[in-house]
Amino acid sequence: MSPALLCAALLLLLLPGAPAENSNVTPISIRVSNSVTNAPNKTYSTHVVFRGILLGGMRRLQRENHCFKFTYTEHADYGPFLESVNGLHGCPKEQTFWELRVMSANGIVITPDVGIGCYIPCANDTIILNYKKFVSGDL
Ligand code: B12
Ligand SMILES: *[C@@H]1O[C@H](CO)[C@@H](O)[C@H](O)[C@H]1NC(C)=O
Ligand SMILES: *[C@@H]1O[C@H](CO)[C@@H](O)[C@H](O)[C@H]1NC(C)=O
Repeated sequence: MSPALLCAALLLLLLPGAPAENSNVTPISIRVSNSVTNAPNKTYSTHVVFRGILLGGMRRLQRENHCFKFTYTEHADYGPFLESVNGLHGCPKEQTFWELRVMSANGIVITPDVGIGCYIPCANDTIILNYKKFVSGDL
């Protein structure tokens, strides 16, 4: 094959292989709320890649917006556990933790049954990171 033909063949191979979805980003917002102190909410915009996990979007936001920061610990079985947001740490002794909730574009709010490492946001999700008290037996 001539180099030109080879190039054309390569292009043909590559072009149909790039579905529109892959080049698209999935916009989300992240709202930080506090139901213990009722401190004012903060809302940030970021995105995940196509079918990317929430943790990826949180890392992107942290990289690009220095007002948002978070830390997590790694659980051997369940993966990343969100430990602190903007310097405020969940504290088992005080029975506080960062709850993960999601308001989808249609306004319905759910509490995902997975953490930040497993949740895959949908376009225009508002991810709610809510500092809250847990009551034992109330899970
Ligand atoms: C108690 C509990 C909690 C407590 C733990 C604090 C405490 N000191 O008690 C609190 C309220 C903090 C909690 C929070 C959440 N939890 Co929870 N929790 C449980 C529960 C009922 C028991 C865990 C336990 O005590 N095991 C016994 C001890 C000895 O084992 P352990 O490994 O040390 O337990 C630790 C881990 O389970 C860890 N943990 C608890 N929940 C979660 C969630 C994730 C994603 C991770 C990484 C770790 C983790 O905290 C425990 C104490 O340190 C389990 C269900 C079950 N029956 O196992 C769900 C469970 C583990 N939680 C779950 C979930 C989804 C969450 C949340 C993401 C809910 C939400 N939408 O906000 C959040 C975590 C958010 C975050 N910050 O990352 C899921 C995890 C499934 C998955 N594959 O991700 C489970 C399996 C319940 C379910 N819905 O199916 N949880
Ligand atoms: C802050 O966020 C919480 C959780 O999403 C919501 O219930 C509350 O109405 C918000 N408060 C304000 C003042 O917007
Ligand atoms: C998300 O919001 C954008 C901008 O408002 C809109 O164009 C798009 O249709 C929305 N997508 C979904 C799935 O809600």
